Amino acid sequence: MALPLPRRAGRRTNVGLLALFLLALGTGVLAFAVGSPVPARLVVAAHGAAGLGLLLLVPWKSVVVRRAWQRRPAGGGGVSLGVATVLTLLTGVLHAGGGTGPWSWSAGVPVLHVHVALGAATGALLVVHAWGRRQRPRATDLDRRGLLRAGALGAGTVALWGAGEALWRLTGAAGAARRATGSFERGTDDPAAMPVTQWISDAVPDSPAAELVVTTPGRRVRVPVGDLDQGDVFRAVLDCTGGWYAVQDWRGVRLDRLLASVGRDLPADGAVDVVSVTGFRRRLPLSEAGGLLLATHAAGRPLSPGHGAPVRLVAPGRRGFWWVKWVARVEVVDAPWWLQSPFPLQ
Ligand code: HEM
Ligand SMILES: Nc1nc2c(c(=O)[nH]1)N[C@H]1C(S)=C(S)[C@@H](COP(=O)(O)O)O[C@H]1N2
Ligand SMILES: [Mo]
Repeated sequence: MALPLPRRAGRRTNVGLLALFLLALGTGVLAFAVGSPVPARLVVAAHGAAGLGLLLLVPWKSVVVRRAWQRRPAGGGGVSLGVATVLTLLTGVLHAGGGTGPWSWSAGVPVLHVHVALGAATGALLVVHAWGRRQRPRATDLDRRGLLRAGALGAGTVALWGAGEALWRLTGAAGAARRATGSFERGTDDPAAMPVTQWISDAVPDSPAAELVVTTPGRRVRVPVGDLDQGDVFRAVLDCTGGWYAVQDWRGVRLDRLLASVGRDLPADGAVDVVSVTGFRRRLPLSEAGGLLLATHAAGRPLSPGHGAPVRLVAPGRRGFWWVKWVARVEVVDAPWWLQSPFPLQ
């Protein structure tokens, strides 16, 4: 027989679950946007902690559920939400611990993609489930006891996440070696062993560009791709949101040098559009052009078609979806770089 918990305990449990769900969803999306190690570490740790923390409230939630089922039969999408949540947690942990194991890359679909799809489904089911069951926060949630409870829950979630990390290390699981973003190493210094990845729907073009069209205010220049290998070398990490990363020596021409050779009056706070023959595009701040490379080579060899031949963008510190492949056009624009979709649309 379940403990006869007071009504308010049920409401608090639901509010706690909702907070953890929203935190997991928010940090999950953020985890795809961050590229540099320190913010990535924080976001990814918060994501793992929030997700795993849902498990801590299972004993209380099961009381709430049993009580509700005594009043009326199961309904309102609660069961599907529960199943989706368990599968989301399972695939998240499978990715975090398993890495390149058979579970992670079976049928060519990274388990992380399955996780993200399940996470999105969980989010949708959560809206349906919580809609007619508004649990209003109360002032007493922030009294001393309320804060103590929230603090205990927070500490518990972090402890659970830490236990997971310790487990990967103690068992020697591949997960112990993943990057701050959660990605696993694949094909460092060996581009042929690096996965070929498209963001959503793009495909390797049949006829790659033979020249690069560079546009600056008042000028348009066609640069033969053969002229783009200027010997500028960046050693940089390509980190795909599909859960893998690779370090390569990329060679080509620094974007600021290329733009300077074409035009003079570059807008001080402008941006630069890097556009693929396929239409895939990203806009970056012009002020960062000195840290960007248009690469024709990786590890001393010309890029393969899959990896962006004849020329691709190398954007150190940014996630893979910024590294536009098969670049056909580079255009300086007098517009803020953030005026674009936060993630590519194709
Ligand atoms: C309700 C929704 C979600 C829940 C409950 C959830 C939960 C989890 C859990 C428990 C882990 C394993 C963490 C660990 O073992 O350390 C994980 C990993 C991960 N999740 Fe989610 N997740 C959700 C949605 C998402 C979404 C929408 C995204 C991306 C758009 C995402 C991206 C990731 C990434 C990148 C990892 C790997 C992090 C790592 O290696 O530590 N998740 N998730
Ligand atoms: N034109 C174009 N460029 C693209 C993509 C794409 O779909 N189309 N995918 C991006 C993503 S998500 C990643 S991770 C890298 C993958 O580079 P690779 O295939 O050389 O490993 O390319 C990026 N550049
Ligand atoms: Mo990617």
